[in-house]
Amino acid sequence: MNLDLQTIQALAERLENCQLTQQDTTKITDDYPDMDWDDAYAIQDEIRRRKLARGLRIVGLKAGLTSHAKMKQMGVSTPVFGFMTDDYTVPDGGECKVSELIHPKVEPEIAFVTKAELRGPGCHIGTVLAATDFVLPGIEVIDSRYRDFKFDLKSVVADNTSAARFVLGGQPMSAAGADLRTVGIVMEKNGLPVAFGAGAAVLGHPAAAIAALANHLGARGECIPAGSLILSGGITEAVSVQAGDNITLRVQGMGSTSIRFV
Ligand code: 0L1
Ligand code: MG
Repeated sequence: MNLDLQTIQALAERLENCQLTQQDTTKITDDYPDMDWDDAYAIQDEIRRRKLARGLRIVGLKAGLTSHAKMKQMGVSTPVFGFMTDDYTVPDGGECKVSELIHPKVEPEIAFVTKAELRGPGCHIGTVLAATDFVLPGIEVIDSRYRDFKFDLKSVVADNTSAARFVLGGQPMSAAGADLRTVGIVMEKNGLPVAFGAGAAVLGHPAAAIAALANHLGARGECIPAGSLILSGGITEAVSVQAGDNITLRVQGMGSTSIRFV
């Protein structure tokens, strides 16, 4: 690590304050170019500690930047991992207040819910599918705290991978009941299809994103506990939204989920 504890705490406070006051900021590597990966995840951990200290609960984990479309959109080449707290949850068909966010975008994702612990290293698609209770449609609302979504990977990891809100819905399906590589998705904005794709866009198979998360946590001595919700990453590029927009995600064989921006 290259940053001291005081700097990590100050950067976590800066990023979380941006989230809480809907202010954007420049990327933190502009100020700390020598920051390394451990520093970046330490800042994310400090944001989590601050939220837990205020009484929030962790309700999910996420993999991000797992599709070529997303990597190309953001000009990066490696997946990243983050968490969601209970205040990020939007009920199916519910409202998301744009005034609480900076510049939200939505991503069509496949969400996994596990029934057994996943612990890396060595996790692969097989171990993930064996440990999965069910999969279901999920829309992630991302809201980078960085100006114009301009960041590098370390800055975005520190910013908890732009996590902001999420909605789940539709018809949960056994992971064995579908070929998650060929499962098709359509995301509609105000009734018009705006993004299409198939599960294979996510690292060849969405379960590979969950395995990558388990292996990432394993390297840190952590695991994905049984009963976890995990968003496997956007299948397409993220789509910008504003107040008045209705977003619906339809996933083949799993029904649909939706969210309204007000
Ligand atoms: O969930 C994601 O793929 C987002 C990761 C962070 C990058 C971004 O803000 O687009
Ligand atoms: Mg995402």
